[in-house]
Amino acid sequence: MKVDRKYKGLVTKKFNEFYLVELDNEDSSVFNKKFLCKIKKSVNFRNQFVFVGDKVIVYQIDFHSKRATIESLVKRNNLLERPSVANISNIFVICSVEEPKLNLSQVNKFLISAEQIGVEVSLVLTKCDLITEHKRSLLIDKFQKWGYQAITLNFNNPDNLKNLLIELKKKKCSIFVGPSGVGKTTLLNKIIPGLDNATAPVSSKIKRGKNTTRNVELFSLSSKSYIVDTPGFNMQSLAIDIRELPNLYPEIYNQVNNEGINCKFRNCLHVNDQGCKLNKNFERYIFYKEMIESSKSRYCLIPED
Ligand SMILES: Nc1nc2c(ncn2[C@@H]2O[C@H](COP(=O)(O)OP(=O)(O)OP(=O)(O)O)[C@@H](O)[C@H]2O)c(=O)[nH]1
Ligand SMILES: [Mg+2]
Ligand SMILES: [Zn+2]
Repeated sequence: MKVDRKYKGLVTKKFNEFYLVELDNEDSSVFNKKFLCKIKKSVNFRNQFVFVGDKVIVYQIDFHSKRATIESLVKRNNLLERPSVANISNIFVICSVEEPKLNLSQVNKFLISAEQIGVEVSLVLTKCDLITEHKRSLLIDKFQKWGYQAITLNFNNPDNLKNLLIELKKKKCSIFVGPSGVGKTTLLNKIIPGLDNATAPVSSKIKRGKNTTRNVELFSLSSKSYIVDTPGFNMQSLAIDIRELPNLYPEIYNQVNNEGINCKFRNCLHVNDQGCKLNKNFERYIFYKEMIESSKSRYCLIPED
């Protein structure tokens, strides 16, 4: 049975040339039905690809075989490039404190890459049952100084999980990103009733994750709230416009925007710049400097008026 109507839908999964699209719930008869779709052959999305999180218009809907065709792409708000996910409202950078061990340079890269999107970024530390309470509070203090109120999770104490769930239900589309084996899927399984996605212990020898999750996939928490699980990976170097970098570190942009420090040059990079007023006494300054120095961009200073 094919229907002539067009519907708006949300791409929840992508594999090869197929897309799983969940139709909008305005019409209760099609609510929560996922359709396997291909993109209309003649269509040219001006070289834009379709990603998980994209809103699309579908037609040629066959309710029997649960198939449909994607006719067009609705304008997206944002796009995270690695992993590719569209229309995110919140990014949760997830790292474990042990197994795999916390790697501060990795945490920094994940946070910086997330800050680029311009949405709210949160930090979650899993496996706190593997460290002492003292160590946990030192980590909370450390990340507070980085500009983040870390959410800490503990297998044996589900209190923080309940608070996180309350937060996630208020967000439109949250994404979990972080290295392999930190517990992204474990967390999702605990949050979404009935979900039992594959998870795996970290390798006992090298204490690293086994890349258990293979696809980016979006799951609904309610009709208004979604979470995207992603395959874990380690961040290598980041390609970021050097001028953007000061805006990606809360320790820097808070000084500039809230404390009103006035460097001599408006586009001061806060490294060896003449007349720089930035207080550089913060832990991540070393990462910041490395990122600036590794950038090959040429740069020209504009005097402050
Ligand atoms: N001790 C402890 N183990 C945890 C915790 N959270 C997850 N784990 C374990 O960590 C292992 C890896 O969890 P996964 O959920 O598969 O990790 P992932 O981040 O989804 O990994 P990829 O899919 O490979 O990216 C599993 O054996 C979990 O049981 C935690 O809070 N404490
Ligand atoms: Mg996983
Ligand atoms: Zn400066």
